[in-house]
Amino acid sequence: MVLDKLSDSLKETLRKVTGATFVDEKLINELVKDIQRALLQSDVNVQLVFSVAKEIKDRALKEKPPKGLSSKEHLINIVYDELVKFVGGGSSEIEMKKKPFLLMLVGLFGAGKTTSSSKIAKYYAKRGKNVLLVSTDTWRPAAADQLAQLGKQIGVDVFTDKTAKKPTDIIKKFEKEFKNYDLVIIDTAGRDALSDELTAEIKEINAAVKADETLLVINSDIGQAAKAQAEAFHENCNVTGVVITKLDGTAKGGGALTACAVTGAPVKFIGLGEKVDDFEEFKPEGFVGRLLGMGDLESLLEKAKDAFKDEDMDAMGERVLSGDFNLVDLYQQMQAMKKMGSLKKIMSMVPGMSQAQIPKGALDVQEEKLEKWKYVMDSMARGELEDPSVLSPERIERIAKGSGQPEKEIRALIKQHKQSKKMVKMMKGMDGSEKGMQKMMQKMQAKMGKKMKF
Ligand SMILES: Nc1nc2c(ncn2[C@@H]2O[C@H](COP(=O)(O)OP(=O)(O)OP(=O)(O)O)[C@@H](O)[C@H]2O)c(=O)[nH]1
Ligand SMILES: [Mg+2]
Repeated sequence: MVLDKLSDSLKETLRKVTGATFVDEKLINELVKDIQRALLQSDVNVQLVFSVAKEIKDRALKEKPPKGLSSKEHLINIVYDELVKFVGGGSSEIEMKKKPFLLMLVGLFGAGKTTSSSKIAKYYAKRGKNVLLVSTDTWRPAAADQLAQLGKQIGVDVFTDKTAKKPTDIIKKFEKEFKNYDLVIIDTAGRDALSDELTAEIKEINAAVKADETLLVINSDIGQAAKAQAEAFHENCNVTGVVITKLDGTAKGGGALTACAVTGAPVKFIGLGEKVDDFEEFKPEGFVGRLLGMGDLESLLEKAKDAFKDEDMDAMGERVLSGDFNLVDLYQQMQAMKKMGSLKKIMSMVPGMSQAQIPKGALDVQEEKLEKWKYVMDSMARGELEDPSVLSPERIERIAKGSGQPEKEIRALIKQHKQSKKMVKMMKGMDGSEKGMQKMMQKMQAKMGKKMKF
């Protein structure tokens, strides 16, 4: 995983908390010192380290644990909460509200712009978007070939013109065709530094394309210097977000990540290797959860309680109990699961079900399915979601086209809904309280245990 060293020391620190007899000022001081040390080793800015440490300490000394949480669990939750805030807070997912959505990547030489362009293209193509890549690098002759080759590898169209003198000539030549795509990703040329020349070029391209989102690509090996770079690009080039690359190859990633989180341009994606799949959307909660190796059932329950607090969920609860469980409910249930964090994280919170015991890849498949079904449901009409029995073969074909998913995926979703409905009936007797939830988890654990032969 990314930032292995930081993750190891933070986990070790939390183990000390779980192993302690009780929480007192001495333990809190020790914990805060350990966290400071771990963050500093990962090149996080000293001032930032002190401010997060102070926040954790103040809250730990002042706040009383809420009902149902022990003081140790409460302390761990504070650390989790504050670190999530530290790397940017809630999700800053890109919302593609218009078609075509224009996304431009800018940055210095070799930062990983071209590689990231193709990674982002694959990420969204996989989610049913029709993606186009455009190379506007008139600076380095091989750049166009590089992008063309990457596009071929991932099955995404690439437009470029090696004879063009200026990036805007390339834009003008192809812009009529942009409307045929959901997402147009524009790769630009780099320079040694954010020179006036680069600023002018980015501004000129931006004036021509009017990008909906401009992402700055930063190589994480510059550590906390990422802040100055992100700020300069943010001020001069309308940068709206950051892609941090090469997190696989440096111990300084923590510095780059936290430095950008405090600028007006939050981290949107992270690059974890040279291959096109070594890439993920950056989600602070999931990221910190993995960093800390959240390993206890209580924190799962805590998150679960939050996730199920939504009014929608209450309404769903009522409908479920009345036996009327439709696809809208399944959708909301899936959303709530997403709020709780990844399946992997949820599993790692259940005692005795650490990731090591689960066959490799098994959970990835599940998560991918959830993502796919979300796209399927996005392409369904309200009436279909409310009453899936109306889904005729013709409708399934239409939804398949709309969502970019094979028909078998839609049939699998319908089957899942039927099964969930059955399960809901089975659970009907449960009271939905923490105890009920615990019972359910125990049952789940016993069931999975059998299947997976621990
Ligand atoms: N290990 C690792 N290598 C990466 C990552 N992203 C990009 N690279 C490598 O970094 C090098 C430069 O990447 P490019 O995508 O060509 O960078 P660029 O910003 O387009 O470069 P210019 O167009 O020359 O300015 C390539 O060798 C990539 O394979 C990453 O996340 N991890
Ligand atoms: Mg390039």
